[in-house]
Amino acid sequence: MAGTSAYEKRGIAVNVPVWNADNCIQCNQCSFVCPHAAIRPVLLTEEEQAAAPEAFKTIKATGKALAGLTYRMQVDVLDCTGCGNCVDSCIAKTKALTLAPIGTQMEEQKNWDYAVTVPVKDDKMDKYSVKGSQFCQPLLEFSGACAGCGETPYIKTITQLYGDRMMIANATGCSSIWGASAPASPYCKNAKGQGPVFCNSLFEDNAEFGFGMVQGVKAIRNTLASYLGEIAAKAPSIKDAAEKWIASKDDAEGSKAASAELIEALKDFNCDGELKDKVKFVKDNTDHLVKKSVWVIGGDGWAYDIGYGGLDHVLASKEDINVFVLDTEVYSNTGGQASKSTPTAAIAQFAASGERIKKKDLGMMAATYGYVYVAQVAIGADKNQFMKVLKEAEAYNGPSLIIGYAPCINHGIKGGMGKTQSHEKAAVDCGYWHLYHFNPEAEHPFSLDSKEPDFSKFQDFIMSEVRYNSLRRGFPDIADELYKRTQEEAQKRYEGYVQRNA
Ligand SMILES: Cc1ncc(C[n+]2csc(CCOP(=O)(O)OP(=O)(O)O)c2C)c(N)n1
Repeated sequence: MAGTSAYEKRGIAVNVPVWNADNCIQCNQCSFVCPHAAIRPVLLTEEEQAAAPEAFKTIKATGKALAGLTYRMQVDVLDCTGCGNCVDSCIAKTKALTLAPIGTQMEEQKNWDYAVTVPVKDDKMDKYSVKGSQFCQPLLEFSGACAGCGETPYIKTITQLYGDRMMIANATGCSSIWGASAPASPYCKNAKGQGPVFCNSLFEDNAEFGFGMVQGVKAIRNTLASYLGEIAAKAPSIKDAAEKWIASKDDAEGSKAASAELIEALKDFNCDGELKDKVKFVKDNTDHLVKKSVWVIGGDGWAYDIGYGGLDHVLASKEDINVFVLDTEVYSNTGGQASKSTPTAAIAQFAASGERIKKKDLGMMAATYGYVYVAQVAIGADKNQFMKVLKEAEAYNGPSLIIGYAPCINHGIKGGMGKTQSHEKAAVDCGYWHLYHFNPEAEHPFSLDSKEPDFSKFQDFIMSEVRYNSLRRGFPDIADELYKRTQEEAQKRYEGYVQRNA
């Protein structure tokens, strides 16, 4: 059952954000980073505004594209987990969000209940922009992820752009647990009844599982094209619509329009004789007319270690498949075991005296194929870079691999889980994590997207996490050497990117 998490209304936050309309600059950053889709911008027409509850205060929506509409940032008090990343990410001169005890905000729920009845207006702005993406409905909401989870905002955004035609193959790990803790399913549907198809395979074969989805979809769609070609040749009433679909079937937006036209044309179309079964096949498979966006999702334990053989094989296949690795640098869901993504010096399970092996560069390994789109992202550091590479990766007619840095409760971040987004920024600023993309179709495929880091901040950054700073307490003899080594490895990695970028 899709979307059942919306019925939980757990009310677990101690403090929830309160929106101050006067300070808001309508950037939608707060909504973008929310791990639980519990704060969303709403656009209203005059009639919708008139029907709103009295307390539903709005402001004039800014920008030409939103002329005539009013705007409100709506908090969902009972589904919020109170992490505070929205407040931390607010870029208004004077913050437009503050935290207040949940008890003082219960009346807000009436406003939320109204907000979700207002039709989504996702066609006004470029949905691939940071602001515009947030006017699209998240089709991942109110999951059971930790407050401040670094993983969910990435996938939430992907559902906002592609959720209506998305298929997900999910490796076992946190994402399969927050993604499908029956009976509370956070993957939901839009007003047309479209939403992501989600299935969790094993920890060890998820890339192969997604590859099977791609093959299955391809077989059905190729059969549709072949049958429709035959039908079009003999049935003038659907010829145009069928040919149009065949011509645009591999173009996402084009296939949406052509599919709608074809479904309409097929409504009253029946025929006997040799084409009867083929027409039935087409009618039975209209849900495959729109081009699918297949996503293979999992953590670093899956991608770097246990599922790596399959992942490598699938990336090498040249098939049109998208992979998103939620990189928490440990096996998060089973309590934080070290993976080959864990950097030197970090304490993790099976690395109780600090990891001794340097972090594997999964992205660059994949880039050696030359035809795999690869990117490293961190939305806390650069949302625009994420939106750009997400659009390119999804549209790339071949394998894509996006690796997203995802701060996790296992890291023990100083400042807590309300700072996961600013922590991502700090990670990039000090050279702990780098942003880049490798686009096989570009003249210069590799592009280093993050600025030159300030490595003098590196040691302070790692000391702001318990997984690193506890090494000194437990193993004072070797701690400094390992801290030095992990920084050197990050620097070497960066130098390699600079060389490629030249
Ligand atoms: C073959 C196999 N080994 C171990 C497990 C237990 N297990 C489930 S999830 C998981 C950790 C997943 O870690 P990761 O891929 O990094 O994802 P995260 O939880 O960090 O998002 C493990 C070890 C399993 N399900 N199958």
